[in-house]
Amino acid sequence: MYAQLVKTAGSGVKSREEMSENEQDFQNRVDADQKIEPKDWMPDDYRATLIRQIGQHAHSEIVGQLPEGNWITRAPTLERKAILLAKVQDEAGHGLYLYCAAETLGVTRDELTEELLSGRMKYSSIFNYPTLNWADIGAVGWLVDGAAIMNQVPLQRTSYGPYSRAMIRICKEESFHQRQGYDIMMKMAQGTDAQKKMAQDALNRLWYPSLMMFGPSDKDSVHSAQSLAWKIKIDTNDELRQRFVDQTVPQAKYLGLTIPDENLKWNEERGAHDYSDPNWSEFFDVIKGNGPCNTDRMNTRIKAWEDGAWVREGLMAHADKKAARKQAMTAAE
Ligand code: BYC
Repeated sequence: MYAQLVKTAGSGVKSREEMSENEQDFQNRVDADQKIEPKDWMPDDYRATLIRQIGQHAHSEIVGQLPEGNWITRAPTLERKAILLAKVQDEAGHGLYLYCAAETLGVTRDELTEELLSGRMKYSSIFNYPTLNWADIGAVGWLVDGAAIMNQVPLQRTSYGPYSRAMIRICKEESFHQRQGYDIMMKMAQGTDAQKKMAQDALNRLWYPSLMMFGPSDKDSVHSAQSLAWKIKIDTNDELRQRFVDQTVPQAKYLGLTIPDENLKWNEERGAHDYSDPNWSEFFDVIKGNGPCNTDRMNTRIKAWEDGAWVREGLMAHADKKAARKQAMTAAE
């Protein structure tokens, strides 16, 4: 179902005159900031774009547990371990709210999982980079969750009700995630020379992959125009990336760390920082499946899905038995 829907997504934005009556009514509702709910009429492409975006977002939360989960057993203190454990569990919860939001559009969680595991559906490029040392866990919280919040706060106002409501809940938790990451960075940056070096090294490696999280530059973004018109997206990729850079520069300065970009400077005229783009050919290569950890991440998810088959079968058998018993009782009444 997903593959069929996606074929039509990404087409040009229709003018008012090109829209059917239903489409015009729908656009009027979106323009008036009314939420679209699951049983409301919606264009097929709107549904398809949401399934793609919410599905990919859900997969990102689930795959996103792996780079951090990698460090739970090696967290430096019991307190750090407990915090990281809670954060990683939160990410699983975010994935579940988002799969539920996607299900309201007529796709099942199993279908979405199959799309992910077969490589037909994406997840965020950032999770294809490794977490090599403890400072990376700080940098992930600071930069990756920081980028996620920048993207997700506006999505609380997205036009699709269930997605918007999931975002409100997720954003509350993301703020705690970002702060725990910044707290780790602070400890490392104020620590020994070796710890400070680790913090700088983590920033050096994760800076550009974090900028990539916002998607390709606006000129190469295939979906933005239509998604903005439908308020599935509220800001463009470049607008959010700029906001993230402007927010992060003073935070890095406070830590005494250097953002690895020689072109980074305040532009008085624009009232924003000039900065270097990430390497876009690396980005497209990573989303094609050729990043440093793509194979590893997918193999881990495939194994988890296969290992969990007996639980799913058991739950289904239990649900069938319960339904049969209820039916028999109703028939006997
Ligand atoms: N990675 O037309 P565009 C988290 C794809 S989870 C991979 O601009 P769109 C966290 C894009 O899908 C954070 N692929 O697309 C979790 C499209 O390909 P398809 C996840 C990317 O959708 C655990 C093509 O490139 N957040 O924070 O308008 C621990 C063209 O792009 C990426 C969300 O998912 C990428 N970075 O805009 C810690 C937020 N960027 O689908 C943290 C919701 C682009 O045609 N999603 N592509 O094959 C969005 O806001 C939008 O989907 C994006 C992309 C801004 C990401």
